[in-house]
Amino acid sequence: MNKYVAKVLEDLKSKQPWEKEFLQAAEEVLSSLSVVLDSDPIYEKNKILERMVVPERIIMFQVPWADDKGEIQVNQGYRVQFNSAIGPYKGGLRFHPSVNLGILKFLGFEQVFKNSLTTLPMGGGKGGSNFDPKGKSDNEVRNFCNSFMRELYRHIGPNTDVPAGDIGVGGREIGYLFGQYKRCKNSYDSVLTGKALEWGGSLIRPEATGYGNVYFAQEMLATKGDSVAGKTALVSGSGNVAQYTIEKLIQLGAKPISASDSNGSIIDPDGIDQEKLAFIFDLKNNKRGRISEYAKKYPTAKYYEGKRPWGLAKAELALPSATQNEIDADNAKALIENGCILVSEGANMPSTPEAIEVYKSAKILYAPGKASNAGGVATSGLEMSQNAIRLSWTREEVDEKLHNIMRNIHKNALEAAAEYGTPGDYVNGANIAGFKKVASAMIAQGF
Ligand code: NDP
Ligand code: 2IT
Repeated sequence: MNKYVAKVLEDLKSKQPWEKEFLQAAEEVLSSLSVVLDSDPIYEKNKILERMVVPERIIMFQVPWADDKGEIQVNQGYRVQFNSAIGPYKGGLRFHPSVNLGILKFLGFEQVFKNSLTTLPMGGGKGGSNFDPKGKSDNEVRNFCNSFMRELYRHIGPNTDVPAGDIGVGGREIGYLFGQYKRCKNSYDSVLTGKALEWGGSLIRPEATGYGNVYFAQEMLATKGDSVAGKTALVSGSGNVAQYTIEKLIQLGAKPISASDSNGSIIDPDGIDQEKLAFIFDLKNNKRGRISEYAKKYPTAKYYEGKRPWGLAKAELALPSATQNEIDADNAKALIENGCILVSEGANMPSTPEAIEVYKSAKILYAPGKASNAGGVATSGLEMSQNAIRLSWTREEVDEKLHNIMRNIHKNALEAAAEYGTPGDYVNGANIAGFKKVASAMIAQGF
């Protein structure tokens, strides 16, 4: 490894050894960059890596809110404004009990490179709270969102920072957050994406991450003269990303056979079709129920309590769409033993470094989330553009733009991988292509 890269990494590990997910993300990116740093001294001279691994700003705040019994609850709120070299900070908000600063730093760091890959002018950021929306009433979720935005509104804005959804933050939460922003600011700003259509949202934004991931998988398979049609696919999660991944797989003639949540997984050997998917949409988005209900409704399916879908059935494709580190080395081996030829990540960092090693030695197609799930934030960028010109594009127009963006990300990642001596390595390609644009903007803008 390049000496400068190794030193930055070592310093980082000694400073915040407890931020495991952030260190994992940083180690992966910096390892890819070693060869770029070898080839050009300009990055080291400008201390680009030291500046890239520290967020430009972190905002931490208390979020007090009243539950339905009138009792006061207090959560921790965060916004990590990581890098604004190529545009306003952009990235989602995650509401989940596991949220802490290290997790948001990992997500914000990944977002910097991902947003650069989209070809759109967006910096990187991430935020959220350890609030758990599960089991909360609408009233409680609204109280929480109001309190969260009561502080956050002063730190964001259409040219400063534009949050969106992530785990636990969907259309309902974006609505409450936007309403409170507007009340605080008295200004109808394009300050959140993932809004509903009637009040500034974009067609295809809900679908974008899942559709984009399947478009990316198609591009990877096309390099081998292959396609998703006729292939069996394992999908994890049953939220926004998983739902639209399953939908696009069905549309393109593949056979998705699984879904999961934090309690367990279902395998449906007959395949999840559009009617069964409609059941999942209603179960998860309206009833906020558990995926185990699927197996009660459709007896062809089997429910596996406490299990992830990997290796539970034979499948050529795997599209992890739940959360970080949901595929470990054993899961990866089980996938490959069951015929897997492609892993395309809908979630952020769902594969552990050991799992990635297994993919590499098996020489399967593997796309890291920062490339393959970038369609979500890219379409957020398209929502911002439509808001700025006060017009909205049709479904077909947005889908076509999304599709082109995914093709370009695929092409740029492959080209960068080949240029730096690792043809076909989407991890190196995505990290290098994402890095170079941000780094040259940082150098141009001085310090
Ligand atoms: P949702 O909240 O809509 O769905 C999350 C899904 O993952 C749920 O099925 C949830 O199960 C499951 N899940 C969450 N945490 C865990 C866990 N610790 N263990 C097992 N299962 C878990 O979120 P999204 O679909 O939006 O996000 C899914 C992934 O995609 C995340 O990694 C996110 O960062 C990433 N992503 C999202 C984008 C977007 O546009 N929404 C864009 C790019 C990436 P349960 O219901 O039991 O919690
Ligand atoms: O991880 C991600 O890219 C997202 N959660 C979407 C971010 C966004 O701003 O749309």
